[in-house]
Amino acid sequence: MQISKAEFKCSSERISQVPKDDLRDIAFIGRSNVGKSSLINLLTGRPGLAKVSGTPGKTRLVNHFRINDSWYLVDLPGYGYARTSKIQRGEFSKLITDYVLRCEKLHFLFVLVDIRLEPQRIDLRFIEMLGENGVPFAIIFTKADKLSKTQREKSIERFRTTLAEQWEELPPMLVCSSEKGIGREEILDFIDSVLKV
Ligand SMILES: Nc1nc2c(ncn2[C@@H]2O[C@H](COP(=O)(O)OP(=O)(O)OP(=O)(O)O)[C@@H](O)[C@H]2O)c(=O)[nH]1
Ligand SMILES: [Mg+2]
Repeated sequence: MQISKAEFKCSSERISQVPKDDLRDIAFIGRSNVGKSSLINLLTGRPGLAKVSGTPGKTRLVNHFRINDSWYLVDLPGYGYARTSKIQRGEFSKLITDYVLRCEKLHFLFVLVDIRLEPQRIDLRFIEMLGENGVPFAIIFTKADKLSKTQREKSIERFRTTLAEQWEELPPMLVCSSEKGIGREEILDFIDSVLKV
């Protein structure tokens, strides 16, 4: 898949505000700072399109980017950011659960996981919620540039083993580095295939 056109469409603070057209959403979620916005910039080839920051909690709204006038890439706020609010700490905000569980535009979700970390409870809880609700998703391991090839494989295997304790069927797993441009084609091809469904 080639991305020939990528443009910011809108930011929504409630799912009632998402675009009313019938283009489908391919969305990106994961812990704050995992690299969601960076990956969207890598995929679109537009470095400044989604706002990136070293400070977690940068993306607060649901951001729609219209791709090739035919589908949306969606940048979601991160979860697990301790300073968001006391009540929401460790849980998922209403905006995230409303979007992921109730927004009809959502066609496929990528859950981003930092490849350096051992499986985090909050990611496992999020994945559990997706599984229980039948949301179609795949996992993308981010920041692959931070590990050697052997360390990457070990880390992915550890995640796979953890998921296999609970699930019979494992989601597809991809790897990326927005820093080094790793994984771009593979992820775009994957998106191409899910849009054909
Ligand atoms: N080394 C490395 N750093 C990365 C990579 N992707 C993102 N980063 C860095 O990680 C930090 C967070 O990146 P963002 O893309 O803003 O992360 P996010 O998941 O959108 O964060 P929130 O919007 O706060 O939830 C930034 O400092 C990025 O430069 C990567 O592939 N490799
Ligand atoms: Mg972001």
